[in-house]
Amino acid sequence: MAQLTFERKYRVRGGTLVGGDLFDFWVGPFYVGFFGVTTLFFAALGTALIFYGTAIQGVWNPWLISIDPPPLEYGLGAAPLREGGLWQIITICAHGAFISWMLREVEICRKLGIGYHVPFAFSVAILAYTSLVVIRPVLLGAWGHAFPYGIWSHLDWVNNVGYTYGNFHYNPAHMIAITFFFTTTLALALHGSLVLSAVNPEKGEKVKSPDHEDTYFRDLIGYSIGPLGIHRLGLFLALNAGFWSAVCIVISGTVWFGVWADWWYWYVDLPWWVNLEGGING
Ligand code: UQ2
Repeated sequence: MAQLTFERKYRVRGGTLVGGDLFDFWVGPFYVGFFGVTTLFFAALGTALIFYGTAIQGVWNPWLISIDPPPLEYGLGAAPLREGGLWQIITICAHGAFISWMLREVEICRKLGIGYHVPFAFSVAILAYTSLVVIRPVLLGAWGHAFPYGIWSHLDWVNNVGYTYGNFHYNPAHMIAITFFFTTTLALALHGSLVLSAVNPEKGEKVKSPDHEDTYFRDLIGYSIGPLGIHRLGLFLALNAGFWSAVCIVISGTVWFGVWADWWYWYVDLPWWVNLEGGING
């Protein structure tokens, strides 16, 4: 079906989560909806507050702009605007915008009668952000444990928090997250290149079918995961990358306090060799 015909058929009212017909319309190509309005509201307010904080500090170099969370002394309380209060309101705005965007995705899914896979995937990205700026700071007892909103300053934060636990690359959940990130790029490179090889033929040649794609990998490695399976695998890999990223930072300072390299002593301390004569433990 041509896109224009399709849009006329499916751009109909209904499927909203709240408010009935309120804001149930399109502006140009964009669906608005109640959550489109709330997304715009939170995004605009949050951005304005970042500019307000920047104006107060007077540092306009984009690389150096930074809205910092409150000092640790404020614990989990509300801080004055200039001492982390702005960061707190901006964090609320960010959650308001992200969650609104996800719910707008849900409404579009409902209108189309498709699954909720996209908003579910986005919820995992939101979770990764929330674990950094809410879950872990709350578990540690201070908003000051969250990261600052700045290009350079958030890199400093990652650096400092990383070294707080020795070398963060020894964090097992960090290892799993990195493995998922890398495998995601492998899968997308395989998938993107395979699809292009089949559907972007030389001039005069015919577009090839999914059977060609299956056969390619069967010839190459004796196995094809299939045109649907590769997307299930891709979603699985990408969501796990975000999920284990959240896990690796939330367990740092909450269930593991020392350097991450020491975590691996569980292996050295396994009962069947922990007391071996001349072993690493003497
Ligand atoms: C595939 C398939 C696709 C694909 C790809 C494969 C026809 C268009 C890329 C091959 C993928 C395999 C064998 C899984 C690789 C496993 C990991 C963990 C990267 O079979 O079906 O559809 O795009």
